[in-house]
Amino acid sequence: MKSGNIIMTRTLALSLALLTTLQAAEPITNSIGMKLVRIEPGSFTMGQDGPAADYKMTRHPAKFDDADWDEKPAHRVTITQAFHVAVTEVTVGQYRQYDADFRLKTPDDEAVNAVTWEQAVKFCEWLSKKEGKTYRLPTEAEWEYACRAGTTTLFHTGDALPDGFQPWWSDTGYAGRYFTDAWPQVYRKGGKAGLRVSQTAANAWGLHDMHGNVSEWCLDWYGPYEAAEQTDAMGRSAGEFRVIRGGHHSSFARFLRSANREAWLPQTRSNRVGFRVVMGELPTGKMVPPAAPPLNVQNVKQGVMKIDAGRRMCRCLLRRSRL
Ligand SMILES: [Ca+2]
Repeated sequence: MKSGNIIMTRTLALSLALLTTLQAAEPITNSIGMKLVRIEPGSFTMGQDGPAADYKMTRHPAKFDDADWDEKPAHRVTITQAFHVAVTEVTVGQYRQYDADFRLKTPDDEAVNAVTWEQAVKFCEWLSKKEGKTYRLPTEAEWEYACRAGTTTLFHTGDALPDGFQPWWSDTGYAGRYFTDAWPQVYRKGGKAGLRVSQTAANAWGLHDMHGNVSEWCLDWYGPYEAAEQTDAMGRSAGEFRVIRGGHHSSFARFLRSANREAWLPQTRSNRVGFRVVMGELPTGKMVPPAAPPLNVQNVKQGVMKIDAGRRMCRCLLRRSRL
């Protein structure tokens, strides 16, 4: 083959590879009617370095988009194996094929919620056995990679969410404490509660609700990030909390940012947390040992403290720093 042809062939191959990372793959549909798209391997910057968040939000609402401490340091992560991810959160209709009595009055197309991390894992195990394939929760790194879909902005929609993107129907009065004058346009105030999937546009890779609707359980134990570049990051090897990602309805838009992290006890049930599944073998990366606990939870023991006021005794945690 002439050198010109080789260059053209390579250019074509490169263009096709680039195209697959910029455009959504055609979804496949599995045995329970769940659509999944293939996510190609690649590298991305995980996390967000700054600026620091100011939690006096009543006085600084413009700072809602700032980074949290646990999103730092932003670090390079490479995903080496392709995987399929569901285009929506697991729906009630899909979950009912596993648990026939689950929420019989809830519409099929609402996102499953108020299931524990263990229940989400059990669903994946059931689906794996049913199809003879590996279904599981996404790693936190896979989740953020898929959410960003090649973007480096605060959201996959840019540095802001479109107007009316975020419904706020729960605890509306709570938000009123912060938005005393006018609600920012990103919110849809009040309205009918509902968790129908795909009410907002998909990201560039065809995934809906990566920002909002329900937060999504990830595979990882929660822990601080490491600064070094990582391959197939798997999070910490132990912990108390499991990562949830993407933020949920009825909360500030800053918690929906691509980099934002939350973590709850795995036994938690909340209408704010659901999950989406990945089809593909577990990544081969190594988990990182748990980080040393922060000072405020070191050397903690339980005891009884006498409170003089009213001569009441109360049980509480006595915290004693090593320093
Ligand atoms: Ca979501």
